[in-house]
Amino acid sequence: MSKILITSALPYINGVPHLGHMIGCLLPSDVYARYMRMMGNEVLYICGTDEHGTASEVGALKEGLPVDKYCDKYHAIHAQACKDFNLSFDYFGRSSSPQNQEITYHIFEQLDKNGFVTEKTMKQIYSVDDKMFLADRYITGTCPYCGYDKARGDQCENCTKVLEPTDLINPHSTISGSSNLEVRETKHLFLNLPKIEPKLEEWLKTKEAFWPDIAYSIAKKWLKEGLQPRCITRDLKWGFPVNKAGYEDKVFYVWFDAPIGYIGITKQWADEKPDERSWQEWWLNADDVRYVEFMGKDNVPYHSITFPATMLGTGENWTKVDYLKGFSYLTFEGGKFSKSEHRGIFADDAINEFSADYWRYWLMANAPEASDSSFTIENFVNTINKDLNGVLGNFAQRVMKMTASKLGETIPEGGKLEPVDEEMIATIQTRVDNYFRFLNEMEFRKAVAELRAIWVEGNNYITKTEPWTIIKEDQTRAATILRLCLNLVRIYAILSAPLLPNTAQKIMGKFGLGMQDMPTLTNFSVKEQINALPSGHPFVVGEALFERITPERMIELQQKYGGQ
Ligand code: B3M
Ligand code: ZN
Repeated sequence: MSKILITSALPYINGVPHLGHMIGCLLPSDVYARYMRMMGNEVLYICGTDEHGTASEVGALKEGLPVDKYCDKYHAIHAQACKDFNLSFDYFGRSSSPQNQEITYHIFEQLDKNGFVTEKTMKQIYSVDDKMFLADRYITGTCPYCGYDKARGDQCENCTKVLEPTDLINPHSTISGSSNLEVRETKHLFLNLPKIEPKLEEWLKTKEAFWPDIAYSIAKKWLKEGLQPRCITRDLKWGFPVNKAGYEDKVFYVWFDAPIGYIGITKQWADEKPDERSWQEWWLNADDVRYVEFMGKDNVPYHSITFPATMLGTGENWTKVDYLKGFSYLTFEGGKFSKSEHRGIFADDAINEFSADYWRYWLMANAPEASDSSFTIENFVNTINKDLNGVLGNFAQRVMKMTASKLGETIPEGGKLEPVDEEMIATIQTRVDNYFRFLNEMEFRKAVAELRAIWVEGNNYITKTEPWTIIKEDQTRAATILRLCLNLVRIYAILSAPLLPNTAQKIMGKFGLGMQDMPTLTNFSVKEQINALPSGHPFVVGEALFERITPERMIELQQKYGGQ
């Protein structure tokens, strides 16, 4: 048994979560956490909302709410979405929590004490009417290169040129529209990354053999290009006020306190469970902990460079990432998800249409691992009908119905195994070993494909052995086949549990069992498990595991969510 700490990148609080957010790191981290628990490990699985920054201030302004109330509202929406999708966090906390403030302050003090914080005065755009300094992307104007009139101060969306706000023609505040802008001097604190670089490089070297290419190459590229000091403070109201004399009216930059939020949220969790192990046992001098992070690929630099550098600069022995899993993006019918343009399926709508496992299955089977994936309603419908209904659902229902009608609603006795049975057991064992290997390696698409292949083996076996024909001449042989098949159904519940927790529970329920009756997956032996349900054990056929999605329903969904 190992101690495994798992974090999923903290979703920005503003905006309602959609399928892209779900697959972008939340769902894969859940599948991994569930699998690791079933493997008998001690898992701590942490996530929460990333609440600070201009985006929250602007969002609150738009809704006419104080920022803290705005964050309360959206935190609840995110928490609900995570619950609906059955994400099994040990704690879903908040980057704005007092616990995170305390740890952020401590880490900053250590960095400052160790000489890794520097001051610099810089020029920034101040909006007189908004009474605030504007982040570059909150300044809009005409692009000097292509003439696009909605170019942002950091980049022109039209011609992709990287801009400075001062490049824009007719610049104005995106927030209020006011063009009453001034360039003002302001003093900020910087994390002196070049000074931490030697330590960081040394640490990073130890990761080369273990990190996936995508993460290691991004980190290497940053180092090669040379690290720059990073500004860690902002002229905003919403955030943790900087705990240093002369900076009281500024707050920490959202990307400074957000990753520290993993630790802060762990402390939230620990504070609510005084009898549990403390947060330090996971984060400080916790050399027995293996730490795995999940995130979108654009977050990789922050997690492979800035966050580890921050922790190294404290001179304390903080847990740093051992394995970093990055994801590409999910598009919706070839375009972007957009709430305002009513494009895409958002978490609340998704759950109103189908239960979580339908989405979990499609998303994990098509996870944007190597490159972007495209969600289309047509593909979703086909996949659900073919794989969940046609393969898993069909096998379970067929086997149970057939046994119930011919032999009654208990596991039949039957006789000894024949070569075709042994062969099936061996084939499934090989596939199970592959499935676990892929899950260990976090190759999720391959893992799901292998799981599906395991379900298919059941159908192959029953087609080959034809118990419905055999029963006419040899009832004992038919009973043997059906006994094996019914046990396979239970095995499928166990193997599918990390991916399809509700379905797994439903299947176990048909045998009068619960999740607590599942064995650990360590040394999982199909030969052994296929005898787990003894003859005489009752079952109930009950309703089908999945609903078939009709062509009419597909069209309805396409019309509703802009999928055409
Ligand atoms: N909120 C970015 C994102 O959701 C950011 C991640 C923070 S992880 C500490 O893509
Ligand atoms: Zn342009």
